[in-house]
Amino acid sequence: MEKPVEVETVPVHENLGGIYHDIEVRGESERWTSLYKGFEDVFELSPDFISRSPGRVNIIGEHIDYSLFPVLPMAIHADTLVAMKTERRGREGYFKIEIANLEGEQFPKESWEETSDSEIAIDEKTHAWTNYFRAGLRGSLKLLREKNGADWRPRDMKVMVHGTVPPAGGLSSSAALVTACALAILYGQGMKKVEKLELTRLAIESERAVGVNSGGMDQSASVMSQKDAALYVQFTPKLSVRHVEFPKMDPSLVFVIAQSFVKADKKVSGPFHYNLRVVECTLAALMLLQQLSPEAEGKLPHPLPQDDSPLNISLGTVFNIFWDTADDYTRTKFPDATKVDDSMLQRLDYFANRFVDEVLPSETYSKKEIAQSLGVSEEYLDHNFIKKRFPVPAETFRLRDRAKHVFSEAARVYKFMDLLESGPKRPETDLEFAKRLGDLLNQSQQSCINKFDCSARELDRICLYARVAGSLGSRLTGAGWGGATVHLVPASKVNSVRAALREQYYKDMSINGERLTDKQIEDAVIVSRPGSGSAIFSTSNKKDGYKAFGNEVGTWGE
Ligand code: NG1
Repeated sequence: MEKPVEVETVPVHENLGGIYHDIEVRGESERWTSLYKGFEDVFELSPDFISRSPGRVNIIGEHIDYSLFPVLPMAIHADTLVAMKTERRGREGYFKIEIANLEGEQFPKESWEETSDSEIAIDEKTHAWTNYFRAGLRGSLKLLREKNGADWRPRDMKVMVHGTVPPAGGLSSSAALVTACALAILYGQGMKKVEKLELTRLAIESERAVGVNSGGMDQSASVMSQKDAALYVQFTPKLSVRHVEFPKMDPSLVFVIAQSFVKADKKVSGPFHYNLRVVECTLAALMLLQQLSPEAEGKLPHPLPQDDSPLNISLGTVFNIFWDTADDYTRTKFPDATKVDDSMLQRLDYFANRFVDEVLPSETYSKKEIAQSLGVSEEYLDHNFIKKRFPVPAETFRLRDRAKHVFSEAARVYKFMDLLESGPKRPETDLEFAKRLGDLLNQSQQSCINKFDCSARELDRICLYARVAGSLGSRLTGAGWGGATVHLVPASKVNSVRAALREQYYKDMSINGERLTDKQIEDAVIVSRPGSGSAIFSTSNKKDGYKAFGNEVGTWGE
C-alpha cells in the first residue's frame, strides 16, 4: 500500500485510457478534440502537448493542512487541461505569452510580453483568471532558472485552457488550474521529466501568490493521486503521500459529491473567512507555544521555530514540540500530560480536550490581549501574522474553538485511517463498519459548524437531507462557506439520496432569479471514483494530431 513518491515523475501518456477510467474516455476524447481544434482556430498552429491536473474532493481532514496535520483527499474526474506550443520568435530579451480559454466569453484572451529575466507580477486585487497562469509561471520560471542557470531564456508560449472543475465550488478548481499551468510551463520550456513532489511544492507556493494563504492538500491531491485510491497526505517531517484503497465491502460504498451552488470564492472572502482562519490558527499556536518552556514564560521564544505552513508557525509544530521535548518544566506545569501514552490519538485528545481549554479559557481574544499575553506589540503581530502577505481586518479572534477543531479533526483523520487500514472487525458487519466511517464524517461536519464556523446553512441542509435518505456520513468538503459536500453512501442508496436532494434542495432553488435547469440538477450530484493525478499528453509526434484522442478508443470518425 505504501509507495514512496519522491522520485516519481509526472507520467507522459499517449492514450487517454492512461488518464481516465474507461467509462470516461469517450466523453473526454470529444472534449480534448475540441480543445485541440480550438487551439488551432485561435493560433493557426497545433499544440505540442496538453497538460492535465484534476480537482479533488476532501474525504476528511478539513482546515488542518495549514496546521500541518495529515489529510485524506482524492482526485476527481473533473480537471483543467492546458494545451501549449512553445517557440522562439519574439524580440531579443523578451518572451511572449498568448493565452486563451475554450470558454472565451467567460475567460477572455490575453497576450503580453515579459523580459527574459522578469519576476512575474501578479495583481491579486484584479481576480483575473489569468492570475493563476501568472502564479504558475512565476513559480516555474524560478525553478527553471535554478536548474538551467542565469543565462537561460524562456520561449514564447501559446496557451489554450479548458476546465471542468466548477469555479468556487469547493473542489479546488484553482489548484487544478495552477498545477496544470505550472506543469505545462515546465514541460513546454524543456523539462521533460517533471518530479511530482517538485511540481506539488511549486504549485503550493504559486497558489499562495494569488491571494490565499493556502495549505498544501489540494495541490498534493491534484498532482500525486492515483486511480482508485484516496491520498493520505502528510506535511511533516516532509511532504509525503500514501495511496489508500478502500476495503471491498458489501454493500459497496461510494462517495457522492453534491454541489450547493453557493459560491465560495476564497480570494474575495479571504480576509473574513479563509485567511482569517489561517491567522486564528497561527495566533492560537503562538499562545500555546508560549507555555512550553521557562524562558518563554510571558513571552515568545526567540527565534521562533519555523515551519512550512503559510505563516511559518503552526499548531502542528507546537504539538510536536510539546510531545517531543516535554521536559520537567512542562510536566510540572501540565501534570495530566504525563499520564498520556504515546499514541497520536491520546495526544491529540489531550490537546483538544484539556490543554487548549487550560491555555485558552476565553471564547475570544482581542489583538491587544494576545499581544500582552505574548509580551509583544500589536504592530509585531500585524507585521508578522495578521497583516503579513494577505491582511485580515479582524480585531478579535476565536482561538480556543479554532484550535479545538484542528486537534479533534486531526484525530478523526487518524481514526478514519486506522479503520480503513484495519478493515471491519469480526463479527462486525460491513454496514456497521461503514457506519463508523460515516460517523467520523458527521462529527467533522459538526466541528466545522460549531468550532470552525466554516459551514453554511445550505451545506447543513444538504447534509441533513442526504443522511435521512441513506448517507452514512455527510459533510462539507474543501474550505466551506459554500461550495460542495461529500457523502459516504452505500451504492444501493445513491438513487434515494439523489432524489431527496432534487426534491428538497435543488427543485425550488434559483440562481440570480433563474430556476436551476434539469441539466444543472443532474450534474449537481455525482458519484465520484478516485481519479488519477497530473499528466502530460504528448501530441507533437502524432501524425494525426487530435485524432490521437479518439483513435485509441475508436470513437473519433472523419
Ligand atoms: P478549497 O477552497 O476547497 O480549494 C481550501 C484550501 C486547502 C484546505 C481547504 C480546507 C486552497 C487552494 N485550498 O480548499 O488547502 O485548507 O480549504 O481544508 O487554498
